Amino acid sequence: PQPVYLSDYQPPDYLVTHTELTFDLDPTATRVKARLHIERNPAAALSAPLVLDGENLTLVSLGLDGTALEERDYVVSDTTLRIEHVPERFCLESEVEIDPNSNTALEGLYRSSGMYCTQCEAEGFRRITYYPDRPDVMATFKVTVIGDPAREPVLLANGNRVEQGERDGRHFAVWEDPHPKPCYLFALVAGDLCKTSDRFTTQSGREVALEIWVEEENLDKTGHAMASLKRAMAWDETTYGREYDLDLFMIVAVNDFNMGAMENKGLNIFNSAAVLTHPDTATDAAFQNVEGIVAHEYFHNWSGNRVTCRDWFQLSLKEGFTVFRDQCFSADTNSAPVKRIQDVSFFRTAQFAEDAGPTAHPVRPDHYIEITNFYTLTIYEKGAEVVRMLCNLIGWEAFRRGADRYFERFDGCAATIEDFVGCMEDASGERLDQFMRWYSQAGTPEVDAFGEYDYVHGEYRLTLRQRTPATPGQNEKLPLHVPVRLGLVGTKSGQDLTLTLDGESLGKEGVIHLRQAEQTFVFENVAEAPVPSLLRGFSAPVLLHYPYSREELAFLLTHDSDGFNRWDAGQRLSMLALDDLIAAHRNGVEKVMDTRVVEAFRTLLDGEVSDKAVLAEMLTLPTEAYIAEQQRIVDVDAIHAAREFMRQSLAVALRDEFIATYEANASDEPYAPTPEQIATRSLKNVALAYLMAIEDAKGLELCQAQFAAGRNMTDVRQALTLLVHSDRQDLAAPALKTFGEKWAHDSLVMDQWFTVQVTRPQPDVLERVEYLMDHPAFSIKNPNKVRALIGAFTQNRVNFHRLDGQGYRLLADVVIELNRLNPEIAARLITPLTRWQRFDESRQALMRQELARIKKEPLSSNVYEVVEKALA
Ligand code: HT7
Ligand code: ZN
Repeated sequence: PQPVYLSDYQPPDYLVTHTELTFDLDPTATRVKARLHIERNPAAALSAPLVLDGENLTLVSLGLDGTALEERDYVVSDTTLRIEHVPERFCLESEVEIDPNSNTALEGLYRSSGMYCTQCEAEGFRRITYYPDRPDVMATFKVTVIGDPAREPVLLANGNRVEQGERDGRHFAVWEDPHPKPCYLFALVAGDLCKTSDRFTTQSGREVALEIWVEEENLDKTGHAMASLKRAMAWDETTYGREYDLDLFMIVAVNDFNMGAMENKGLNIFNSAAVLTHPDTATDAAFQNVEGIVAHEYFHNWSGNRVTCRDWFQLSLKEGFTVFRDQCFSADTNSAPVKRIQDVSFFRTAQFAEDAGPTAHPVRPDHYIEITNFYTLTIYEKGAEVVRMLCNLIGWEAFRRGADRYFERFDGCAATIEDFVGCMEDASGERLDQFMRWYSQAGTPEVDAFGEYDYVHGEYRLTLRQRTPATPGQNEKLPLHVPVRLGLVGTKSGQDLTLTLDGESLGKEGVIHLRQAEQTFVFENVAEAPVPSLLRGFSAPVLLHYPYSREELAFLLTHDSDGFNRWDAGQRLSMLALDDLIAAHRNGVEKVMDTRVVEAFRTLLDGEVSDKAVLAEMLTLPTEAYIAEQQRIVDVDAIHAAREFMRQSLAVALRDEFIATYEANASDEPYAPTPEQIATRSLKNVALAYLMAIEDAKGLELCQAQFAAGRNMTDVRQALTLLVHSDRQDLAAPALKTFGEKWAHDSLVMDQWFTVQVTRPQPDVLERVEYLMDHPAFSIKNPNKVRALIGAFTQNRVNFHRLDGQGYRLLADVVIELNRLNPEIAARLITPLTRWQRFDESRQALMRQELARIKKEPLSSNVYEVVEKALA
């Protein structure tokens, strides 16, 4: 497979102004008729041939302006249909046959639990009909769907339904979408579905019908998604002044879906895991996830659909901006500091790892082989961090003006990242040339900071030095514009000191702009020695090094006025102690717990932090994955042993406090996914986890009682997890059995049942994975099952990285099978193997051996691209 380069971008030679499609549905032989109203792009050469994309299509007929074309008039290849000579304006009529049943890749038109559904982003539409499958070709669509009234009583497509009826024992519906859109936003759904309905009145007084379509047994699981949708619609009006633009907004839940959801115009299609919730079946985390994804897809209606991307290199234009929008929405709707803590904690673990691995790429890549491999943490999450920096740099008012300008100027257009940043420049008057490097330069910038206090002159000198390590294909890096939000916390007063820089007062907190490789900032009139609180709120996506002492970190943990940095100080303090424990484990000497960490936790448990959700985060130790990110060569076993030792030491030392915390937060209120209840449950469950770390008698009693009470899935799943991950298999086995039998009918709950079992740290898990792969509830064709069982297993570090290499072998076997069935999922699943450079020599060899074994297969372009980079 050949790469595509951003520098080769050319505008399309032909534009489609209007698209008419007729689908005659059949499980194995669906007929798709297309009437494409096409015009030559004025910029194109008169002699330009018409080249349409098409894959896995059987061409039945082709005509131009009512005249059938002969085979000599066109050339069909595996991926294109080419007509050498066409008029300036014409209607192309085609009919193709496709086979939805055999579509296991889940791109294009496929079947899921008996229904028909589509996934066209990024390049799935070419598996439906011959078309210029690129986002800068935007057309209005009229779609007729013909189906069997018994098998698919519901026929949906984008826009408004304008007609329906019956003919020859079949029935049909006609849908019209008046908004020009690229074909990746096309959607069709047909099946035996039921709906929940509601309404929303926009700020200008328009009535919008809202519908969530699901299988009948899931009707009671749509309430939270509907409420989230209405909150998101209201938020986009008040925050960005954007209202919805059709009379109908539909969401459909499907069981087989490669990602979380898809923002098709007026007809969002969701992975059922990203939309269905019920207190008995979904955890608090799932409720919050659903709220965030519903909002994300809804926000795309403006940032993505009304204004789309010129080409797929600009993917972060819509995804980074929309993630930023959904993060702000969730922060406004829930606990803002906790949202930031969770997002950053995930980002620093997973995106930093991506940046440090062989598939590292910029927020705007300059080439790719397979675009679906680029729906990454860098494009989404780092893209969102870049937009957040931009917003913080120019201030919310200017940012909002810039967003208005962007939505107005590019409405109905396919835009670029320069267009977006240009609007922000116009709105703020700031030059953002250097800032643009964030889009083109891959890798995580590292910032080294050093501070010294000059008692004599009352000055604090802060030196910042930045460097970005080389990434594949990008050795030279230029300095970035890094906004560092900071405070200086007085060691005597415990308060933020006033910041004066170059004679100008910044108040108690300020932002300094690191633009050069090294810069020194001299703060004047600093009355007492401070501890710097740097990069508050994670003001830039960088790795910050500052040689904090443990005393300074303990001080910031209790005195920093920035909630995020208080949490971060706790994480840094735990990390220093964990480093000692890891070293002790490696050297075979006795592990000794740092009492400063114990005392810091005691202070927290004594009521230092009033926000329970923040407190729960502060009591949570860095994950094994995060700790691993801090090591050049990862010692899987030492990390696990050190973290377990720390959890157990804290549990022993603070047993009574954890019991008191548990009891103070146990509640029998009816379940609601409110921020207050979620905070209370998470604090209670963190306390329970510590008690179970030492299998304390009281802890075991509470855990069993929590499982048996079965109040809600958050509590039940936590209790089940803690039992299964303990050494008390006598208690775990019956609990697993009860749970498995009770929920055998609920696919999403069974996914949780799989995950709980394969994330157990004890050494017998690989065999359990193999056993569960034969379980009737598992199917390798269903991406949720693969993620719940295999994906979760690869996150079980001690088991996946078994020294005999069997964990790697199992993953490679699954990847090889999925490479044929669903290349997109296969390519994502390989990720842990691609990180081989970070492990010891024997593991490296075993991981590379499995990559090499995969490479010998006839590979899809998705898997090929990843394996090639991993072995380069
Ligand atoms: N924009 C959507 C992307 C998406 C996708 C991409 C490739 C393959 C399958 C897919 N399903 C959804 C999701 C989003 O960011 O909103
Ligand atoms: Zn998105």
